[in-house]
Amino acid sequence: MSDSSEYTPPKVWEWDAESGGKFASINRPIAGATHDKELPVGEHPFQLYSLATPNGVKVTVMFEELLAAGHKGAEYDAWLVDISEGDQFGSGFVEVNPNSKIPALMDRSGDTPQRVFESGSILLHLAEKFDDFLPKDPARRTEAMSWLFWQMGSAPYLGGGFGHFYAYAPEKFEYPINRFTMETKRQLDVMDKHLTDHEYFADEYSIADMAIWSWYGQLVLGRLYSAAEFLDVTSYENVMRWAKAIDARPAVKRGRIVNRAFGDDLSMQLHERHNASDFDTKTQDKIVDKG
Ligand SMILES: N[C@@H](CCC(=O)N[C@@H](CS)C(=O)NCC(=O)O)C(=O)O
Repeated sequence: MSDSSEYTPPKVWEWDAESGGKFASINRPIAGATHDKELPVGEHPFQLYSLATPNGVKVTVMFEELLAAGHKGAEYDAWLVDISEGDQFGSGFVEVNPNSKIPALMDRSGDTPQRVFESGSILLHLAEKFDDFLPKDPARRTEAMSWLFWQMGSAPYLGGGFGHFYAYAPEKFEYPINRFTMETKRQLDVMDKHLTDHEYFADEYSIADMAIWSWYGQLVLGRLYSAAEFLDVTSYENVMRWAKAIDARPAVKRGRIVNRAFGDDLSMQLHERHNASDFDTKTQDKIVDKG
């Protein structure tokens, strides 16, 4: 393989130009707020600031699962953060997540509001708070945690590596596509082998499945990077079985559309969620119909 242009890095890298490609305009090498903007606060104990990317979907699926399981205290307001417009660099958002990435949560259920950032940390926070979706058996619980952290460490190779170079980079380069395809397929095989004799990652459905499904489940269901055929996803039979089972859950169907502001199907977009009835009355197809 060969790339037509070879790059010689300078002694010290300088930020002088956009690198091109989708999302290039929001990339910057410095942290912190770029502008003053307060975050809205609704009436529920949990205030979620997010977007329906895989990292965002993990958390909205968890909230919908908690509510479906009868945890009334898990009511939440989900506010839309448009990362393509730089909302993640507003001062209010940065106070909740200094890393300027969705999802970010303010837990106002206690005496003192508590910020929670990083999707894995949010899932764990909610699982512990409601004592649900984490196995009670210590060995299974540890297994669930291992897979949860496996997802957090692995998905950047899928998203920032494979997805970036296969779908978003301004040009297709063989070297990074090969490298990250290799790793993505290795990860799918890790999952497939485990799921041969496990229905779910820690045997019972848990936050590990929610986290992994949002990335790898949606990938094999053909919803990420239009890469299902390229990755030959149907050859991972156990992953396909697991992904379809989770996809069929009503709470997952709801969680997927919260804070979704992209895609052609307007019935699959609920930009903000403040009430369970919003799923029936406030999806974009209904809002557009009303004019
Ligand atoms: N490790 C973080 C990753 C979050 C993340 O990468 N979020 C992306 C969307 S999926 C984002 O907000 N990007 C905005 C940006 O990079 O400026 C988590 O799991 O919460």
